[in-house]
Amino acid sequence: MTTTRATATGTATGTATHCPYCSLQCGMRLAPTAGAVPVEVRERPDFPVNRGALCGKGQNAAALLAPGARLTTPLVRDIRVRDIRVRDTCDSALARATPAARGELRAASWEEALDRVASGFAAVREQHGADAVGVFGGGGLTNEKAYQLGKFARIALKTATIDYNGRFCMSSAAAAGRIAFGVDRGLPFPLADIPRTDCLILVGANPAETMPPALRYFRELRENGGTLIVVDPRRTRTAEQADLHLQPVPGTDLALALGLLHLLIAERMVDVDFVAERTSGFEQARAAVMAHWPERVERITGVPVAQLREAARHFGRARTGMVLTARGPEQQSKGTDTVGAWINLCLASGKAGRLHSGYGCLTGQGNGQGGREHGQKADQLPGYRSIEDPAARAHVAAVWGVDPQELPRSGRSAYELLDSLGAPGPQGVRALLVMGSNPVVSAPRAAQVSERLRSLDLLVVSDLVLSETAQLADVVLPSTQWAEETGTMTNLEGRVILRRRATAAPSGVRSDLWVLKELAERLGAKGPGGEGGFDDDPETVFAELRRASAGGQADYAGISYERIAAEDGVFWPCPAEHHPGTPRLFLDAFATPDGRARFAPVSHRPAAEEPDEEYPIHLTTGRVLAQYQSGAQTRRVAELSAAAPGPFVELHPRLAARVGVADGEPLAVVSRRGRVVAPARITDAIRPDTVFMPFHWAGPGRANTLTNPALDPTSKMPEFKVCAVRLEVS
Ligand SMILES: Nc1nc2c(c(=O)[nH]1)N[C@H]1C(S)=C(S)[C@@H](COP(=O)(O)OP(=O)(O)OC[C@H]3O[C@@H](n4cnc5c(=O)[nH]c(N)nc54)[C@H](O)[C@@H]3O)O[C@H]1N2
Ligand SMILES: Nc1nc2c(c(=O)[nH]1)N[C@H]1C(S)=C(S)[C@@H](COP(=O)(O)OP(=O)(O)OC[C@H]3O[C@@H](n4cnc5c(=O)[nH]c(N)nc54)[C@H](O)[C@@H]3O)O[C@H]1N2
Ligand code: SF4
Ligand SMILES: [Mo]
Repeated sequence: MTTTRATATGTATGTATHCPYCSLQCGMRLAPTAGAVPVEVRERPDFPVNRGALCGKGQNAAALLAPGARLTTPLVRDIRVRDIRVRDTCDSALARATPAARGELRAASWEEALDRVASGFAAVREQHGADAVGVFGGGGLTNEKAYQLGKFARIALKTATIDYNGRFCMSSAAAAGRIAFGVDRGLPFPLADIPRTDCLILVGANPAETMPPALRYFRELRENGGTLIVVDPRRTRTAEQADLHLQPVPGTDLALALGLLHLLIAERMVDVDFVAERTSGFEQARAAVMAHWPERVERITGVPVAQLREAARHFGRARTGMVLTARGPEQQSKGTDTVGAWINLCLASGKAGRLHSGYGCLTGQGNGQGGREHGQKADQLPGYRSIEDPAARAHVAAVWGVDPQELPRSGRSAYELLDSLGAPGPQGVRALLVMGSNPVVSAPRAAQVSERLRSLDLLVVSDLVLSETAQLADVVLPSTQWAEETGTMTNLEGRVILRRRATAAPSGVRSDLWVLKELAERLGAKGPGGEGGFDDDPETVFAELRRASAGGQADYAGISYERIAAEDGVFWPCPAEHHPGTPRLFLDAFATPDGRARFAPVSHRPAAEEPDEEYPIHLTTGRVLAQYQSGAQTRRVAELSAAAPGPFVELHPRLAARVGVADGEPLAVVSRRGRVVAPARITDAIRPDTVFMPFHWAGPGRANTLTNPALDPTSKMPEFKVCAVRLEVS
């Protein structure tokens, strides 16, 4: 791998870089050590977002760099995964056979592994067509990797079949933001604006566990006299810090937001001048909320009318205000409409497009923002361009040195892609490259997704560790990690930051960029260097990304590694080198064609699966502090595993008494998709009609065995946050 200029920026106290995990992208320094773990994490107080503070995941991030903790060689299987089970049942001598003959993964050279992948993809393409080879990316990949992966799919594989795990993350907020404002950027302002607003409503977000260093901003808001309102079915550690906690039934946020707007209108708190000057569509939205009077909203949401009034008055009367959503209201089959309703509340009260006011989404993965801008999304080309837009196709095709006609069209969304794996006929995807995701644990209706993955002709997984998905692969490619490679990430504020290489990778490991270059060459795409090629030097790839994004919504043309280093990151859009970047969006106009924000004419509808006699309880899912996502990384870190060793079912004492389960006893949770068992954790912090499970674990306690893959019609986000279950003492 080529060393970049920025990589050389080490100092006496270590290399300035960022955490490998969440979208806060906390600044940290990495100092070399003499031990098996080659660097140690140090504070970096000069980085403004976290000012030196790190959560336990960041503090322990270096543990996975040790050779013993991760993959260090490619792995291949001599018998395809899809054939193993057949042999299992009919070959009684199998148990005595060698691991290779049993179809287990064995170490291989890079040559062998890459040849297997390229020839396997080519064979599937030959037999079933280009769209039968799929790509599944991740929001943890750097901008350079996400860009190169999208380009690899479109011009090396020539497939339309590419999507990524960000579809499971904030796609509903992205869709609603684009509809309302004309552009989607998680936060339209820096985090540092939060303490300056008068009233903030935090909807279905638990930053105390998911972004601890950001809690400071909410604390400062209250110290400055502002009001914090938290909407969550659980009294989380975040909710405990709020002035007002609304505790709705899962899946009812849409009714709640409409009810608040109803009260705003009824109590004459609408900012009529703002509505007239800067928005469109108010009358339709107003007509839709008329049916959401407070008593009806109380019946749907379980939030008492008095609390609804209190929240509406705080927000309506405040001079400035913000609404921030995270996965609670977004991961619903009506997530786009729900976020639209919360945006309506901001628009009606004049709390958008003004200093210290606005709607924002707390993105989740390290590059949740950038990962959705540069082309690993099914419908998208770099710079947040639409793949169906002829001008966008022409621009990107010119950068890639191909004919616009050659670019595939829009493909299918993440769950639809996973659900089509191995299916017969022209819709079936027969081979898949997974880079940066572990869907065996994190996808909805996960048992079915695992079966689909097993039915592929060829499953290729690039990962740092042998994740549950990698365990099903025919070929596993060991990737370098954050501290071993350079690249940019875009944090939840739209701030493009630079991760720097701080240490060498073990000798058997290669970067994802190198893998894509090697595969592209084997597949007959152009070689490295120059337009249309696949380079493995991140700074060279970033230079091409800048050109590809130029003129698009997410315009990175003026951002360089040098500038990022000198300026604590640069906010997009940044169309030219002399442009200062854009920390705050929409102050002058929204990004819609007429410059006005659009109200969403939305009405409440129930969740795809409501409780009934057979499945009387709501299940919702989410996160705990010490584990990250599918747990592939954090479950392998001793300190984190000790802090959060396994799954659990959170339930209210009254529900526990009804079911007859004591704290710590195994409890079975059953949905229409499957059954899991995990210890009961009894707490009065949760609604008595709801149970909560974290989704970080595989095996018998895997929450996603239960979840419902009902999709939002616009964003195609699965309904992770609500389904119906019954409880059984097992
Ligand atoms: N420790 C840790 N931190 C992380 C991650 C991690 O895995 N672990 N992942 C990162 C990523 S990718 C993401 S996306 C973010 C997610 O960050 P958050 O969105 O803060 O995390 P979640 O726990 O998924 O959901 C937040 C809250 O939504 C509530 N909730 C559940 N159902 C509903 C509902 O119907 N309505 C409302 N209003 N609330 C509901 C849950 O009780 C939960 O407290 O965290 C990032 N940070
Ligand atoms: N029930 C339920 N399910 C959920 C959610 C929920 O709230 N409830 N949340 C959803 C959300 S918001 C998200 S974001 C998804 C996330 O779910 P996943 O997509 O499974 O996310 P991770 O566990 O982060 O998986 C990333 C994988 O890529 C590897 N990896 C990390 N960096 C790199 C890299 O640079 N290159 C390569 N090749 N590999 C890398 C890691 O080791 C890991 O195995 O889960 C979703 N699933
Ligand atoms: S809050 Fe997020 S970025 Fe910061 S240290 Fe923790 S996991 Fe890393
Ligand atoms: Mo996420």
